[in-house]
Amino acid sequence: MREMVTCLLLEENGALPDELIDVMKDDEWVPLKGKSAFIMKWPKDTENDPVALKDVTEKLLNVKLALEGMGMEHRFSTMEIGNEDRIKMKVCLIGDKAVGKSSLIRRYVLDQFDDGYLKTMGSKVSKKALVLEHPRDGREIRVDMTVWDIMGNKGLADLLMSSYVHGAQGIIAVCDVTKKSTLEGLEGWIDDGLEVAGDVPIHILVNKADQHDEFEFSRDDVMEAINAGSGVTFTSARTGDNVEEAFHDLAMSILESHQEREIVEKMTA
Ligand SMILES: Nc1nc2c(ncn2[C@@H]2O[C@H](COP(=O)(O)OP(=O)(O)OP(=O)(O)O)[C@@H](O)[C@H]2O)c(=O)[nH]1
Ligand SMILES: [Mg+2]
Repeated sequence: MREMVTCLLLEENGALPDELIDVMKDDEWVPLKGKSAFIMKWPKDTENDPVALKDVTEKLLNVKLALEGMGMEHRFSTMEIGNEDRIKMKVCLIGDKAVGKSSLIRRYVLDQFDDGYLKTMGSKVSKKALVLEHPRDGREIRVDMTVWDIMGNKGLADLLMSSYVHGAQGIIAVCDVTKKSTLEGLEGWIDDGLEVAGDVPIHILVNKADQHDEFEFSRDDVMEAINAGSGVTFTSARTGDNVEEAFHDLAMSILESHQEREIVEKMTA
C-alpha cells in the first residue's frame, strides 16, 4: 500500500495570517509539530482519478498563490510514504529507583506482580506484541514493542543513557506517588531522555496509586512540576490499574507520530 502526501515547508519562520490558516485547515493541511511545515495527505487513489487529482492540484495552487502574494519563501514536496501494517517500537522507562519501573513492565508483559524489590542492574529488555487500530483509518497494525528498563540510580544511569535511549520512539517517565522526591527528580530524567531520543511522545506514570493513604502529591502537582504537554496517568503495578491502558496510549501516540517522522526524514534528507 502506498500513500501520497504533499509537504509544505516554510523557509522562514514568519507566521501565516489566520485567513490562510483557516483555508488550509479546511483543505486538511495538518501542521507538523514543532516545525514550520504542513502536510496534506492525498485521498486514496487520487493519482489515478483525474477529478480528485484536479481537486488536490487546485488546493495546492491556492496555497502557493497566497504564499507568493505574501512574498513568503516556501517549498512544496510531494512524496510517497509507506503504509505498512507491521511496525517495531522501542519504548524506554525512566525514573528514580524503586518507583516501580520493572514492576510496571512485569505487569504489562507477564501480568504478574512481585512484592520483593530487586533493583535493576544496568538495563533489561522485554518484548510485547500488540495489535492496534490505526487512529486515522482503523486498519490493523501489528506492533512488535521492545520495552527497555533501566536502573533508577541516576549517577550510573547517566553513563548508559545515550546508548539505552538511542532510537526510542516513546518514553515512559515514572514516579512514585508515595514519595515526593521522585516527582522532583522526574524533570531531569525527562530532559536527559528527550535529549537523546529527540522529540518523541512521552507519557508520565504516577505509580503505586493503590497506596491511597500515602499519597504525597496530586495530579496538579505533577502538571506544575513538568511543564510539558505530556499525558499523565495514575497506575498501580500491584493491582494492574491503568497499566495496559498507559502503554496502549503511548503506542497510539507513537503510531500517530510515526508517519510524521518519516515525512520529516524524507523532507530533510
Ligand atoms: N504498592 C505498590 N508497590 C509497588 C508498585 N510497583 C512497584 N512496587 C514495589 O516497589 C518496589 C520497587 O519496584 P521496582 O519495580 O523494582 O522499581 P524500579 O523502578 O524498577 O527500581 P530500580 O530498578 O532500582 O530503578 C518493589 O518492592 C515493588 O514490589 C505498585 O504499583 N504498588
Ligand atoms: Mg528496576
